[in-house]
Amino acid sequence: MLIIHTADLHLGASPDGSEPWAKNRKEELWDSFEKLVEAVEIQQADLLLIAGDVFHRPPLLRELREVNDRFASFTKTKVVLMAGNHDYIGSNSFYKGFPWAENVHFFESEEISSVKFPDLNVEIYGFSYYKKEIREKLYDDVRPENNGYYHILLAHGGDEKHIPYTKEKLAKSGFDYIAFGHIHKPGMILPGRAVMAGSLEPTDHTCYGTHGFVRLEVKDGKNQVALVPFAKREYCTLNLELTTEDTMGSICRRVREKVTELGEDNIYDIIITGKRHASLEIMEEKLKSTGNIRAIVDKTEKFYDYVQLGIEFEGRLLQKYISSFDGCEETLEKKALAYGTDAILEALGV
Ligand SMILES: [Mn+2]
Repeated sequence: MLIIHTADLHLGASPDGSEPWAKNRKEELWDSFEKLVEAVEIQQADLLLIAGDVFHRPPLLRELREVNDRFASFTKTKVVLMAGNHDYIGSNSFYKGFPWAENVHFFESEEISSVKFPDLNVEIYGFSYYKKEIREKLYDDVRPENNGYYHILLAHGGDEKHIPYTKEKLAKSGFDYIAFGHIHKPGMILPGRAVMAGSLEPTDHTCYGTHGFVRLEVKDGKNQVALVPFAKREYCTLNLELTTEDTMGSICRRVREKVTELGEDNIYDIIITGKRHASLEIMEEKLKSTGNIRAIVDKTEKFYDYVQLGIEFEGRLLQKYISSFDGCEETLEKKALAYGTDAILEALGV
Protein backbone atom coordinates (compact mmCIF):
# COMPACT_ATOMS: atom_id res chain seq x y z
CA MET A 1 0.00 0.00 0.00
CA LEU A 2 1.32 3.40 -0.98
CA ILE A 3 0.33 6.50 0.97
CA ILE A 4 1.32 10.10 0.20
CA HIS A 5 1.20 12.29 3.30
CA THR A 6 1.40 16.05 3.06
CA ALA A 7 0.19 19.13 4.98
CA ASP A 8 0.30 22.91 5.14
CA LEU A 9 -0.09 23.78 1.48
CA HIS A 10 -1.25 27.24 2.60
CA LEU A 11 -2.96 27.95 -0.71
CA GLY A 12 -3.85 31.63 -0.85
CA ALA A 13 -0.76 32.82 1.02
CA SER A 14 1.73 35.25 -0.54
CA PRO A 15 5.09 34.44 1.05
CA ASP A 16 7.94 36.99 1.19
CA GLY A 17 5.68 40.07 0.92
CA SER A 18 7.16 42.69 -1.37
CA GLU A 19 10.53 41.06 -2.09
CA PRO A 20 11.48 41.17 -5.79
CA TRP A 21 11.03 37.41 -6.25
CA ALA A 22 7.75 37.27 -4.32
CA LYS A 23 5.30 38.31 -7.03
CA ASN A 24 4.88 34.74 -8.35
CA ARG A 25 5.00 32.92 -5.07
CA LYS A 26 1.24 32.95 -4.47
CA GLU A 27 0.76 31.24 -7.83
CA GLU A 28 3.69 28.89 -7.16
CA LEU A 29 1.85 27.41 -4.17
CA TRP A 30 -1.05 26.50 -6.46
CA ASP A 31 1.41 25.12 -9.05
CA SER A 32 2.91 22.89 -6.37
CA PHE A 33 -0.52 21.55 -5.47
CA GLU A 34 -1.12 20.84 -9.17
CA LYS A 35 2.24 19.07 -9.44
CA LEU A 36 1.48 17.06 -6.31
CA VAL A 37 -1.79 15.85 -7.83
CA GLU A 38 0.14 14.76 -10.94
CA ALA A 39 2.78 12.96 -8.87
CA VAL A 40 0.12 11.13 -6.83
CA GLU A 41 -1.68 10.05 -10.01
CA ILE A 42 1.53 8.85 -11.71
CA GLN A 43 2.51 6.86 -8.63
CA GLN A 44 -1.01 5.46 -8.37
CA ALA A 45 -0.99 6.00 -4.61
CA ASP A 46 -3.75 4.33 -2.64
CA LEU A 47 -4.23 7.26 -0.29
CA LEU A 48 -3.43 10.97 -0.20
CA LEU A 49 -3.51 12.31 3.36
CA ILE A 50 -3.53 16.07 3.92
CA ALA A 51 -3.03 16.92 7.58
CA GLY A 52 -4.60 20.39 7.68
CA ASP A 53 -4.00 23.92 6.42
CA VAL A 54 -4.62 23.18 2.77
CA PHE A 55 -5.56 26.87 2.75
CA HIS A 56 -3.87 29.82 4.39
CA ARG A 57 -7.25 31.09 5.68
CA PRO A 58 -10.82 29.75 5.56
CA PRO A 59 -11.26 28.93 1.86
CA LEU A 60 -13.42 30.66 -0.72
CA LEU A 61 -16.02 28.48 -2.43
CA ARG A 62 -14.19 28.64 -5.75
CA GLU A 63 -10.96 27.56 -4.07
CA LEU A 64 -12.67 24.51 -2.58
CA ARG A 65 -14.15 23.68 -5.98
CA GLU A 66 -10.70 23.93 -7.62
CA VAL A 67 -9.14 21.58 -5.10
CA ASN A 68 -12.03 19.11 -5.18
CA ASP A 69 -12.00 19.07 -8.98
CA ARG A 70 -8.35 17.98 -8.94
CA PHE A 71 -9.04 15.27 -6.35
CA ALA A 72 -11.95 14.01 -8.48
CA SER A 73 -9.52 13.40 -11.35
CA PHE A 74 -7.71 10.57 -9.51
CA THR A 75 -8.20 7.19 -11.15
CA LYS A 76 -7.24 5.23 -8.03
CA THR A 77 -6.35 7.48 -5.08
CA LYS A 78 -8.65 8.23 -2.17
CA VAL A 79 -8.14 11.53 -0.35
CA VAL A 80 -8.54 12.15 3.38
CA LEU A 81 -8.20 15.65 4.77
CA MET A 82 -9.08 17.95 7.65
CA ALA A 83 -9.21 21.67 8.45
CA GLY A 84 -6.27 23.06 10.43
CA ASN A 85 -5.87 26.21 12.50
CA HIS A 86 -5.47 28.44 9.43
CA ASP A 87 -8.44 27.12 7.43
CA TYR A 88 -10.51 26.30 10.54
CA ILE A 89 -14.26 25.84 10.22
CA GLY A 90 -15.91 29.09 11.33
CA SER A 91 -19.65 29.71 11.37
CA ASN A 92 -19.83 30.74 7.68
CA SER A 93 -17.22 28.29 6.42
CA PHE A 94 -17.69 26.89 2.93
CA TYR A 95 -16.29 23.65 4.31
CA LYS A 96 -19.68 23.06 5.95
CA GLY A 97 -21.71 20.70 3.82
CA PHE A 98 -19.38 21.03 0.85
CA PRO A 99 -20.18 18.32 -1.73
CA TRP A 100 -16.82 16.55 -1.99
CA ALA A 101 -16.11 14.05 -4.76
CA GLU A 102 -16.83 10.41 -3.99
CA ASN A 103 -13.16 9.52 -3.43
CA VAL A 104 -12.67 12.31 -0.86
CA HIS A 105 -13.28 12.11 2.88
CA PHE A 106 -13.19 15.39 4.79
CA PHE A 107 -13.31 15.25 8.60
CA GLU A 108 -16.01 17.87 8.98
CA SER A 109 -16.70 17.29 12.67
CA GLU A 110 -14.76 18.77 15.58
CA GLU A 111 -15.32 15.45 17.37
CA ILE A 112 -13.08 12.51 16.62
CA SER A 113 -14.50 10.09 14.07
CA SER A 114 -13.11 7.51 11.68
CA VAL A 115 -13.46 6.42 8.08
CA LYS A 116 -12.88 2.83 6.96
CA PHE A 117 -11.48 1.67 3.64
CA PRO A 118 -12.18 -2.10 3.72
CA ASP A 119 -10.48 -2.75 0.36
CA LEU A 120 -7.23 -1.35 1.83
CA ASN A 121 -7.88 -2.67 5.35
CA VAL A 122 -7.30 0.88 6.60
CA GLU A 123 -9.17 2.94 9.17
CA ILE A 124 -8.33 6.64 9.55
CA TYR A 125 -9.22 8.78 12.57
CA GLY A 126 -9.38 12.56 12.72
CA PHE A 127 -11.31 15.78 13.32
CA SER A 128 -11.14 19.41 12.20
CA TYR A 129 -10.29 22.70 13.88
CA TYR A 130 -13.30 24.92 14.64
CA LYS A 131 -11.12 27.71 16.02
CA LYS A 132 -7.64 29.14 15.56
CA GLU A 133 -6.29 27.82 18.82
CA ILE A 134 -6.74 24.54 20.68
CA ARG A 135 -4.54 24.21 23.75
CA GLU A 136 -5.83 20.83 24.95
CA LYS A 137 -3.75 17.75 24.21
CA LEU A 138 -6.59 16.20 22.24
CA TYR A 139 -4.49 13.56 20.48
CA ASP A 140 -2.84 12.09 23.57
CA ASP A 141 -5.70 9.80 24.54
CA VAL A 142 -7.16 8.82 21.18
CA ARG A 143 -7.12 5.03 20.83
CA PRO A 144 -8.11 3.08 17.72
CA GLU A 145 -10.63 0.30 17.98
CA ASN A 146 -9.03 -3.14 18.08
CA ASN A 147 -10.55 -4.46 14.85
CA GLY A 148 -7.64 -5.72 12.74
CA TYR A 149 -7.45 -2.66 10.52
CA TYR A 150 -4.26 -0.70 9.85
CA HIS A 151 -4.91 2.45 11.90
CA ILE A 152 -3.95 5.98 10.95
CA LEU A 153 -4.46 9.20 12.91
CA LEU A 154 -4.63 12.39 10.86
CA ALA A 155 -3.43 15.18 13.14
CA HIS A 156 -2.61 18.88 13.09
CA GLY A 157 -0.65 20.64 15.82
CA GLY A 158 2.39 20.23 17.98
CA ASP A 159 2.95 23.60 19.62
CA GLU A 160 1.55 25.10 22.80
CA LYS A 161 -1.46 26.80 21.15
CA HIS A 162 -2.24 24.08 18.64
CA ILE A 163 -2.91 20.69 20.20
CA PRO A 164 0.39 19.94 21.90
CA TYR A 165 1.18 16.24 22.16
CA THR A 166 3.03 13.94 24.54
CA LYS A 167 5.38 11.77 22.53
CA GLU A 168 5.26 8.89 25.01
CA LYS A 169 1.46 8.83 24.84
CA LEU A 170 1.47 8.84 21.05
CA ALA A 171 3.96 5.96 21.14
CA LYS A 172 1.53 3.92 23.23
CA SER A 173 -1.62 4.93 21.35
CA GLY A 174 -1.77 1.86 19.13
CA PHE A 175 -1.84 3.76 15.84
CA ASP A 176 0.20 2.22 13.04
CA TYR A 177 0.92 5.66 11.60
CA ILE A 178 0.26 9.24 12.75
CA ALA A 179 0.19 11.75 9.89
CA PHE A 180 0.96 15.15 11.39
CA GLY A 181 0.78 18.64 9.95
CA HIS A 182 1.22 22.21 11.28
CA ILE A 183 4.96 22.59 11.99
CA HIS A 184 6.38 23.68 8.65
CA LYS A 185 9.72 22.00 9.11
CA PRO A 186 9.47 18.26 8.36
CA GLY A 187 10.48 15.89 11.12
CA MET A 188 10.23 12.42 12.55
CA ILE A 189 8.21 12.44 15.80
CA LEU A 190 8.36 8.66 16.29
CA PRO A 191 10.70 6.95 13.81
CA GLY A 192 8.63 5.43 11.02
CA ARG A 193 5.36 5.81 12.97
CA ALA A 194 4.58 9.49 13.57
CA VAL A 195 5.78 12.03 11.04
CA MET A 196 5.48 15.80 10.69
CA ALA A 197 5.15 16.28 6.94
CA GLY A 198 6.30 19.90 6.94
CA SER A 199 4.84 22.39 4.48
CA LEU A 200 4.87 21.32 0.83
CA GLU A 201 6.56 24.63 -0.03
CA PRO A 202 8.53 26.64 2.54
CA THR A 203 6.42 29.66 3.46
CA ASP A 204 8.90 31.87 5.32
CA HIS A 205 12.61 32.14 6.07
CA THR A 206 12.34 30.14 9.29
CA CYS A 207 11.45 27.08 7.15
CA TYR A 208 15.00 26.56 5.95
CA GLY A 209 16.07 23.25 4.44
CA THR A 210 14.38 20.68 2.23
CA HIS A 211 10.59 20.56 1.83
CA GLY A 212 8.38 18.02 0.13
CA PHE A 213 5.91 15.27 0.94
CA VAL A 214 6.12 12.00 2.87
CA ARG A 215 5.99 8.73 0.97
CA LEU A 216 4.79 5.88 3.17
CA GLU A 217 4.90 2.37 1.87
CA VAL A 218 3.31 -0.31 4.01
CA LYS A 219 4.62 -3.78 3.19
CA ASP A 220 3.85 -6.86 5.27
CA GLY A 221 2.64 -4.56 8.04
CA LYS A 222 5.92 -2.60 8.11
CA ASN A 223 6.22 1.14 7.42
CA GLN A 224 8.83 2.50 5.06
CA VAL A 225 8.91 6.27 5.33
CA ALA A 226 10.78 8.75 3.13
CA LEU A 227 10.64 12.52 2.69
CA VAL A 228 10.52 13.25 -1.03
CA PRO A 229 11.99 16.69 -1.88
CA PHE A 230 9.39 18.51 -3.96
CA ALA A 231 9.41 22.25 -3.24
CA LYS A 232 10.29 24.74 -5.95
CA ARG A 233 12.34 26.83 -3.56
CA GLU A 234 14.38 26.46 -0.42
CA TYR A 235 15.50 29.03 2.15
CA CYS A 236 19.27 28.69 2.49
CA THR A 237 22.09 30.18 4.48
CA LEU A 238 25.17 31.05 2.51
CA ASN A 239 28.41 31.48 4.44
CA LEU A 240 31.07 33.65 2.86
CA GLU A 241 34.49 34.09 4.44
CA LEU A 242 36.37 37.16 3.24
CA THR A 243 40.09 37.76 3.02
CA THR A 244 41.72 41.19 2.86
CA GLU A 245 42.12 40.61 -0.89
CA ASP A 246 38.35 40.64 -1.50
CA THR A 247 36.67 43.55 -3.26
CA MET A 248 32.97 44.25 -3.85
CA GLY A 249 33.38 42.71 -7.31
CA SER A 250 34.94 39.51 -6.01
CA ILE A 251 32.27 39.17 -3.30
CA CYS A 252 29.48 39.46 -5.88
CA ARG A 253 31.18 36.92 -8.15
CA ARG A 254 31.60 34.47 -5.29
CA VAL A 255 27.93 34.83 -4.30
CA ARG A 256 26.84 34.38 -7.96
CA GLU A 257 28.84 31.16 -8.18
CA LYS A 258 27.23 29.76 -5.04
CA VAL A 259 23.72 30.78 -6.15
CA THR A 260 24.28 29.05 -9.51
CA GLU A 261 25.52 25.95 -7.73
CA LEU A 262 22.82 25.77 -5.04
CA GLY A 263 19.86 26.95 -7.13
CA GLU A 264 18.65 30.21 -8.67
CA ASP A 265 15.15 29.79 -7.20
CA ASN A 266 16.35 29.46 -3.63
CA ILE A 267 16.16 32.37 -1.19
CA TYR A 268 19.38 33.19 0.61
CA ASP A 269 20.58 34.70 3.85
CA ILE A 270 24.24 35.62 3.44
CA ILE A 271 26.50 35.56 6.47
CA ILE A 272 29.84 37.27 5.83
CA THR A 273 32.77 36.53 8.11
CA GLY A 274 36.57 36.91 7.96
CA LYS A 275 38.73 40.00 7.49
CA ARG A 276 37.88 42.74 5.05
CA HIS A 277 40.24 45.40 3.77
CA ALA A 278 39.68 48.67 5.67
CA SER A 279 38.77 50.45 2.43
CA LEU A 280 36.00 47.96 1.59
CA GLU A 281 32.40 48.89 2.41
CA ILE A 282 29.92 46.11 1.79
CA MET A 283 27.28 47.54 -0.54
CA GLU A 284 24.10 45.67 0.41
CA GLU A 285 21.98 46.76 -2.55
CA LYS A 286 24.63 45.63 -5.03
CA LEU A 287 25.00 42.29 -3.28
CA LYS A 288 21.22 41.82 -3.17
CA SER A 289 21.04 42.09 -6.96
CA THR A 290 23.10 38.89 -7.34
CA GLY A 291 20.16 36.59 -6.51
CA ASN A 292 17.16 36.16 -4.22
CA ILE A 293 18.96 37.62 -1.24
CA ARG A 294 16.68 38.08 1.76
CA ALA A 295 19.22 39.26 4.34
CA ILE A 296 22.90 40.05 4.70
CA VAL A 297 24.63 39.66 8.03
CA ASP A 298 28.03 41.34 8.14
CA LYS A 299 30.28 39.84 10.83
CA THR A 300 33.59 40.82 9.24
CA GLU A 301 36.52 42.43 10.97
CA LYS A 302 38.14 45.47 9.39
CA PHE A 303 41.76 44.87 8.50
CA TYR A 304 44.31 47.72 8.74
CA ASP A 305 47.92 47.59 7.57
CA TYR A 306 49.31 49.06 10.82
CA VAL A 307 52.93 49.11 9.60
CA GLN A 308 51.91 51.20 6.60
CA LEU A 309 49.71 53.50 8.74
CA GLY A 310 52.56 53.94 11.23
CA ILE A 311 54.83 55.17 8.44
CA GLU A 312 52.12 57.39 6.95
CA PHE A 313 51.26 59.04 10.28
CA GLU A 314 54.83 59.18 11.70
CA GLY A 315 55.01 61.33 14.83
CA ARG A 316 51.27 61.94 14.95
CA LEU A 317 48.61 60.66 17.37
CA LEU A 318 47.66 57.68 15.21
CA GLN A 319 51.23 56.37 15.06
CA LYS A 320 51.61 56.76 18.84
CA TYR A 321 48.28 54.98 19.39
CA ILE A 322 49.27 52.09 17.11
CA SER A 323 52.73 51.69 18.65
CA SER A 324 51.21 51.54 22.16
CA PHE A 325 49.77 48.15 21.11
CA ASP A 326 53.18 46.77 19.99
CA GLY A 327 53.47 43.09 20.86
CA CYS A 328 49.80 42.68 21.84
CA GLU A 329 48.29 39.31 21.00
CA GLU A 330 44.97 39.44 22.91
CA THR A 331 41.76 39.52 20.84
CA LEU A 332 40.33 42.27 23.02
CA GLU A 333 43.41 44.45 22.54
CA LYS A 334 43.38 43.84 18.80
CA LYS A 335 39.75 44.94 18.77
CA ALA A 336 40.61 48.07 20.75
CA LEU A 337 43.40 48.81 18.27
CA ALA A 338 40.99 48.49 15.31
CA TYR A 339 38.21 50.58 16.94
CA GLY A 340 40.66 53.27 18.04
CA THR A 341 42.25 53.43 14.59
CA ASP A 342 38.80 53.72 13.09
CA ALA A 343 37.89 56.59 15.43
CA ILE A 344 41.11 58.51 14.88
CA LEU A 345 40.93 58.16 11.09
CA GLU A 346 37.30 59.27 11.16
CA ALA A 347 38.21 62.30 13.30
CA LEU A 348 40.93 63.13 10.81
CA GLY A 349 38.40 62.83 8.00
CA VAL A 350 40.44 60.11 6.23
MN1 LIG B 1 -1.17 25.05 11.11
